[in-house]
Amino acid sequence: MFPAAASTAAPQVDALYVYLVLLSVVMTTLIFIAIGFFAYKYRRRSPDDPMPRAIHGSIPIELTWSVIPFLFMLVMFAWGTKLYFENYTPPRNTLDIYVVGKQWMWKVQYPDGQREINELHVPTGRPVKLTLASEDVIHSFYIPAFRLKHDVVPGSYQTYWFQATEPGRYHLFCAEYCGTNHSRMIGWVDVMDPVSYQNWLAGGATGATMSQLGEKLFEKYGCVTCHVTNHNGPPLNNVFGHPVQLADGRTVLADEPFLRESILNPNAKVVKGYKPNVMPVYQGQIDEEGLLQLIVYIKSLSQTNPQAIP
Ligand code: HEC
Ligand SMILES: [Cu+2]
Repeated sequence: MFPAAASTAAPQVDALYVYLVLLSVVMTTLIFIAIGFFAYKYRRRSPDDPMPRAIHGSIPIELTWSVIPFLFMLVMFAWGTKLYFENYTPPRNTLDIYVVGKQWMWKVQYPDGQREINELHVPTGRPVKLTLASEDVIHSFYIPAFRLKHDVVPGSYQTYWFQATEPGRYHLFCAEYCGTNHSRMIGWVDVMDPVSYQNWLAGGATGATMSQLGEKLFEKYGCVTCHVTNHNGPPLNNVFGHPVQLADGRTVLADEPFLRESILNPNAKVVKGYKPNVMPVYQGQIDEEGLLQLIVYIKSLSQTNPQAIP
């Protein structure tokens, strides 16, 4: 009845699901039994039966049948909320993997420089944080064995974390209709034990890490001129993961979405002490993969590199 369960969240999601199904079955059965019972008991036996006397309700009975089911239903809410927050709050020390959805493929980048299309390699026993971006339309990143499904919305980052438990090969889907070849936007997740994973990583290295690729882009797009050479822009060391004071008096956390916006649309949040309209608008010039590389590079300039919680 259920797909394979290969992540720490899977049994928890399944348990909640079983609760939903059982509760629905129990409630539906009770309601139908009551309908049948009363229809039979109070049926009209002959055409000259007198019409029954009208009654005006009973507060205790009505409270009982409202409050008790309400409490059982409320469990769904509380339980679902708990799981939701657990699944959206990554622990520290995650292994970060970057995924870009694009008509019609999933492009995966690893910090060490490996890149894949429609394949995701992860180790068991270690929390993995995915940062998901879309190059074009809304996709949905779906790994049934992890009970993970998340919309990937263009113009923003979505994050999600999981910890794989069972080595194996599992399906990866796009679960949001995204155009002609949507049904081919599928792939595989390879869950490996930690040793095989290290071997796989060592075998697939391309030479340049994501942060080195990001550093190249940092030079190519002239970022280095203002942010390092002539100090027209703020230094980017120790920006990631720290609070940033803005010119309008607000303070925001420099997480991945903030860096993304600072590059694409610098005037949206201007850093205190600097002028707007100095930094060029890079919207439309750097693709999602390049942006992620730049961000990984800027992250690497932060010594502490604390987890940014979206
Ligand atoms: C012409 C100079 C200039 C160039 C080129 C430039 N920047 Fe900036 N950058 C600025 C200035 C000025 C600010 C501060 C004002 C603001 O927030 O818009 C800034 C702000 C930022 C911030 C926010 C920093 C913080 O402390 O929160 C980031 C991140 C950033 N730039 C990244 C980049 C990247 C990446 C590039 C290259 C793709 C780049 N910049 C190119 C001038 C520049
Ligand atoms: Cu898609």
